[in-house]
Amino acid sequence: MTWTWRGRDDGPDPAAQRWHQVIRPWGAMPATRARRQPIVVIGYPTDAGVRANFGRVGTADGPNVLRTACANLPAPTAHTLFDAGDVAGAGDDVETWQQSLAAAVAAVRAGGGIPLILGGGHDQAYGHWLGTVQAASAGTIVGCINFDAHVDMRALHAGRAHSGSPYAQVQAWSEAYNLPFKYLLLGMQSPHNTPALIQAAAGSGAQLVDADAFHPCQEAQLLQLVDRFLSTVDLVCLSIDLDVFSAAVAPGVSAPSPMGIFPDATFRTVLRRITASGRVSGIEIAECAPNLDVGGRTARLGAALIDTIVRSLTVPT
Ligand SMILES: [Mn+2]
Repeated sequence: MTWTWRGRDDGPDPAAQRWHQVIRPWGAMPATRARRQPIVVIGYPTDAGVRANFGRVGTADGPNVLRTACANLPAPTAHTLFDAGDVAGAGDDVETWQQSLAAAVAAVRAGGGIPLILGGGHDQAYGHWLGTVQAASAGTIVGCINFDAHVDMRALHAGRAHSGSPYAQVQAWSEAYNLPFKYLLLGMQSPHNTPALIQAAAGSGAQLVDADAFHPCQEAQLLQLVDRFLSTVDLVCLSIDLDVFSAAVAPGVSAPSPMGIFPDATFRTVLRRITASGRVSGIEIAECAPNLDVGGRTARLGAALIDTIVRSLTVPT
């Protein structure tokens, strides 16, 4: 893999280190014997799912631009950092990409790491979940929490997956293998989802929370709802689709949200409640499309989200 991690160097003081100075290839992991739990970057560099969803492309460049945006973040104190490189797929075959991501996630989980998936179209969410399930012991309930403007449970197109279908795939797999379907969507936008889709998703057990719930006056209820969901799962695949945020702060996505939420104190309180729960087994930033970005602000938001998550992440024991 091409090593792209470089950035500022403020000298050897351990408290002055940044991501690019401490991150190592995941292949070096067995030799490092880290006492702190590893967080392992996995890139998902494809537009295949977005194209299959008739969206605006650009996410193929998301992983490397997110890496660059993370390079100068302060090094975490409670975790070690690794990069497993990008997964490979076969052109526009979305399922191949998803399977290849699932294999990478399962390998990282088996090695004791927390995957940090940099996307990439949101079709990655299915690969993330599948790999987590594959590496988990039998009977483990793996739930999904997704910050997203969209339900992402639309039907497959002629039997083929796309960036709007990952949680429909999770639901179908869960049904086929008789597992509970645990899906919490936070930040849904009414203008972007049909009533039929919302009804079908809710009918299959998805819990859908509108963006309007992200208001300081409703914070306590929102936290209660998150706590209740967390109490029903063993592990959580956490996904943040950058289009959950207002187009003002996240223009660089396939489908921007004019009325999306802001990464304000209420949002951050909810996010930290999830990451501090001890149940998050993997993290995902989805739909970063650098060619549609304005001054790199969406990629910088992605990096700031990652920093917030990593600082507050209490790992499953
Ligand atoms: Mn999405």
